[in-house]
Amino acid sequence: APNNGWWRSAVIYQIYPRSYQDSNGDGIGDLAGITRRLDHIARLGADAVWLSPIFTSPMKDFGYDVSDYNDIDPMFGTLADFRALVDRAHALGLKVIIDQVLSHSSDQHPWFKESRQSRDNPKADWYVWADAKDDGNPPNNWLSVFGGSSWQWDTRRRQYYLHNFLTSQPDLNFHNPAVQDALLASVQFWLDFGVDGYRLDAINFCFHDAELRSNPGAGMPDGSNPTVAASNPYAWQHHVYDRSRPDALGFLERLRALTDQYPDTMMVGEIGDESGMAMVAQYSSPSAEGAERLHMGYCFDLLADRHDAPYLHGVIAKFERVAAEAGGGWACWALSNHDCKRLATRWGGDHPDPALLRLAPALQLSLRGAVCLYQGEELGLPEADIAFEDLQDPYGITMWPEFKGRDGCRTPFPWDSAAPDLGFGAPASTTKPWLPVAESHRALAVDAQEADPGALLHHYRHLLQWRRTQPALVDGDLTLLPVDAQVLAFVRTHGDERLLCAFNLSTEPATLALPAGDQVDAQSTLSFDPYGVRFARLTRV
Ligand code: TEU
Ligand code: CA
Repeated sequence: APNNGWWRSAVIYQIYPRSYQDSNGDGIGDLAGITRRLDHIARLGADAVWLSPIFTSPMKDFGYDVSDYNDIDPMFGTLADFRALVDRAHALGLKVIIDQVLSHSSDQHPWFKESRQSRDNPKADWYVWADAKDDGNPPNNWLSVFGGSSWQWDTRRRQYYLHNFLTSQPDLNFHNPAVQDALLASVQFWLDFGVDGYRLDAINFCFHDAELRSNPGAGMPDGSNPTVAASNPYAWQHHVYDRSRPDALGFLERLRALTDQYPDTMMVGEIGDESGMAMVAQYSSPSAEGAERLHMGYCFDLLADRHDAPYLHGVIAKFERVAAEAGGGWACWALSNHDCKRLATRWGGDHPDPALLRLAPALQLSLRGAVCLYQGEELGLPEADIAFEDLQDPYGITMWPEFKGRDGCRTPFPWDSAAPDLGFGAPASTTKPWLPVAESHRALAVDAQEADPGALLHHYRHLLQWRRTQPALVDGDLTLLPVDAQVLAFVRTHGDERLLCAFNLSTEPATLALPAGDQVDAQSTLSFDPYGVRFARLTRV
């Protein structure tokens, strides 16, 4: 089936469904609420929405623990509600991307309930089971991303099962072809339903080493590598055997072959690996035999705290290099998501400079690749402060107070600065929202920014609209200028057009020397205010 490549320069707006808009006053966002608010996203100028998981789930990890892959959780609505959402999105010209959590299921999924019954039932091998070692310990040293061993003892089977995340998220055994078939069937269910693609959650976690070899230590606790933070035991080992196994590529090829039967669909994989972008490039490049895999990989590198010019230069340079080496990788760039501290706070601290908040999307939207915006980025929302009593994220509850978890970026979306609940439960709900609304978001609510032509929301709208008119940004090659302590600069080239994109990431004025033989408005240098941005056509001297 044809694919027009819409995704290559797409702006994908990520919605965290629990927190966007509650339509029935139960304190939890839902599909009908999202449908009502799609106009906001269309007006922003996005190409697609990505919905974090909406499937049946006990919500131990808020939907990233699926107990029925082919149905909508009643908390969010029904299949009919989702139909209405997809139809409304399509009418507005928005694609709909769902979140497929294939690597693991919920422990309440019927497959796992059956699997744990005995060692010889039909689904006995659908999850990753292993005997204890002679001393009763787990079979190897693998660690869960959310803390502790990634093996959980099951008293009925008297065996351990693997979980890369929560104990309630058992890892599906992708070495079993029947498991792959069952997951592909559910992917097909949604393609038939009419979604335009999907984000693949933690897709590099789907395979594990079948021999269950222990990971080599990276440092702590044997003291050999003091650069490894003692507070992050997950970093005590190199995750070579518990994830990112080469077998994943074959599954991605199967997935792509299925997806390609549906016109203009797209899959973007979340790949959290120590090797970072090299894996992103590999997963989104064809095999030596020409078999396609993902359309693009989701890059973690702009989710870091660092945002100085040399760091960003290094990220872009590395992606261009690894993609060239892999022969075709494609990136999706995000500055925040539902797992990480909100952009305004991460880059800007407690009092973000408004110029920096304008620079961030300008930079992101001029990169080569697709872009994900997380709900609230367009408003410049700061991270919310959550008291321990209000925490919902199990990861935050376990790690408190060293790491406060992911609730601070998941609070209800601020629509209405005058409403007590910021319009989240409109018409005003009597139920407390599942996470408290952030008072620091009140003055930044959508209605307040709509009324202020100088507000960040208008800057985002303008940028998204302007980018569509710039073939160099949509389609051009990218060439970096040399590393500079203050200014990140690159040239996007399309035909004869060369568009310079330059960003002063420092708090001081800066000057940029243009490449020899190039000029902008008869000048060979450009001056920048702190956090200044310049887009300019280069001409030959
Ligand atoms: O996240 C995967 C995840 O946790 C990675 O960011 C991980 O921290 C990294 O690969 C470690 O190097 C996804 C979802 O986005 C998250 O919300 C879920 O909790 C998680 O999967 C489990 O489904
Ligand atoms: Ca609701």
